[in-house]
Amino acid sequence: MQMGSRARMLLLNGLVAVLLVAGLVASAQAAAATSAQQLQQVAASLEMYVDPLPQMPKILGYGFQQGRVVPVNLTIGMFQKNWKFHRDLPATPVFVYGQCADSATFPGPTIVARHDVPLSVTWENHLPDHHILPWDPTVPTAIPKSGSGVPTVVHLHGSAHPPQSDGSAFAWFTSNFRETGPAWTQATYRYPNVQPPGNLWYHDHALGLTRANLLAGLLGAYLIEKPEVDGPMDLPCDTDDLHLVVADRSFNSDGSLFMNATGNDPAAHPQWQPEYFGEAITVNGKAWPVLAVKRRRYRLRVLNASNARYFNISLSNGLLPFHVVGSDSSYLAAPVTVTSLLIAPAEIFDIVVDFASSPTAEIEMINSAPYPFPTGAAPGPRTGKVMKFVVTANGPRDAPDNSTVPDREVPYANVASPGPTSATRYIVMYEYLTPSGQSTHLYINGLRLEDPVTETPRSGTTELWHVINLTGDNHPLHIHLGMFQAVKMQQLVDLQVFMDCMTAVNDAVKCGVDRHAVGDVVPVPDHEKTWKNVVKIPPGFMTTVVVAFKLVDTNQPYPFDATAEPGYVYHCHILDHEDNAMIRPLKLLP
Ligand SMILES: [Cu+2]
Repeated sequence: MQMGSRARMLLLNGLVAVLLVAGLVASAQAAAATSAQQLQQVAASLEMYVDPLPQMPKILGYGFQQGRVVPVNLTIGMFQKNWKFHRDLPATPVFVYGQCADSATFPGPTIVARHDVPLSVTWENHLPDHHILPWDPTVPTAIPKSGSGVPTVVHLHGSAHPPQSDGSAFAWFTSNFRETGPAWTQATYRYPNVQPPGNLWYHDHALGLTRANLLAGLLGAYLIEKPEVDGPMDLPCDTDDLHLVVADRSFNSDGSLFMNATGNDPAAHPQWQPEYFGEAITVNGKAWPVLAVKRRRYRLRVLNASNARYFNISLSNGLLPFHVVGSDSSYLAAPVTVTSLLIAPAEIFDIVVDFASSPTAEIEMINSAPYPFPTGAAPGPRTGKVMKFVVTANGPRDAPDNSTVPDREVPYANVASPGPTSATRYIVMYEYLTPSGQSTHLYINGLRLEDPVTETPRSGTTELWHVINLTGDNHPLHIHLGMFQAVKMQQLVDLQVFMDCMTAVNDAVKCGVDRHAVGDVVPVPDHEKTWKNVVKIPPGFMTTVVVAFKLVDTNQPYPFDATAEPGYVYHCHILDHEDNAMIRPLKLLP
């Protein structure tokens, strides 16, 4: 919130940079609809609940040989193709994953992997020479020397895998690997799938382009099954087990994806804005879809794949509850029943909804999360709606619903207290503003991604991180490789005094954090008490998280070298923040 002298200096540097590179900013859509009012009009012209909710194609991440499960190698490409987001919108260019261009989808195919069966994926870039969306060279960005090609790299979010397969922001590559980033080493990534079963997703992670590449469609769901764990729970399966990938998007009047071509403070960054908020809500690539359901239980794996929008979802104002069985890539210790769910960008909730107990034939999924979260505007009549379920009577040939919501799930999910930890760290979130209050950039610990690594946990250990949020926003913190969970959220008192000191000194201990982290303690919600990949960090609070750099179900170290180059990262998963540049390196030590 405060702008220190360092931020002002950076702002001046930014001005010089703008003069040099303003001409490079892609402005493919400069002529298209740009005013907020026009974007709202396009969204308002779309009739809700007319497109049926699609399910993405599934790709098996393992094979069978003589009745035994065996590893496979997949090749998955990134393609430009046309996608129809709504019945009344023309098909429009997107960047999407698929095994070929014809089968590529927005979001990409769902990859189904098996616990302990390694999967190799060769990710291929078949994208054109130029991006379909504007981007900004004044944030640290992968820029091909030749001036053509779209840099991409794939990160499997929530997965424990070697650093060479992590999708480092510096390991980017363009079409046919014509150009590669400084950390690029291999075309084929290896995912060991050694972790407990749960929901993951894969998405682009290229330096400075993550927000544009995901907005264009480079994302998809991934899950790890483990029949010994999944089977006994008797959760709804097959056609009763669905993915809901929720993402807000704005559309120009010609139906194309909108991303602003002008920054909130063009003097600092000609295109970058602190948060992208779309006027339409898409689920599985359709704006406000509708799903016909039977009077039975369904398992819904809900992923918020938005750049910056939080969702606080409920079913017709809580008429029908959610039975939460998992979050991110983990089951809970036991299901938790709630009537609303707050889902940050990149967060996943695995829920069961029993439509047999629906009091009405039609159920809307609505959203009440302010944007930016938590202090922004309330969603409007359009962004306050997500999708609709229409409950139909069971037919005589429908199989009986023998699914359950189990009493108990997995014992390793919840750490009630931190236990022995090998290191304690302070992680501080800063936002830098111009005198008129425009955001110019955000940093963790006042440092850039390129600055020397400071977080160096020992592989196989557990650490305690005190995450101090000195900005006005809630930030979804994501740690690569490690799984973590909040154990305490405590408000900071005399916040301005603490912020002034931190802005000047950037040292939580010297600024007397123990005197400030003494405010109200907000309980961690029961349905978030498991090993997560994204933890919501509220503003003005110190959130203490336990981070495990080992396998959480067996308490064993990783069966691969997690200490290799190029290491990992941790970052805010609001993509606009991640790109500029709320992201830091994470290097494991032996
Ligand atoms: Cu953030």
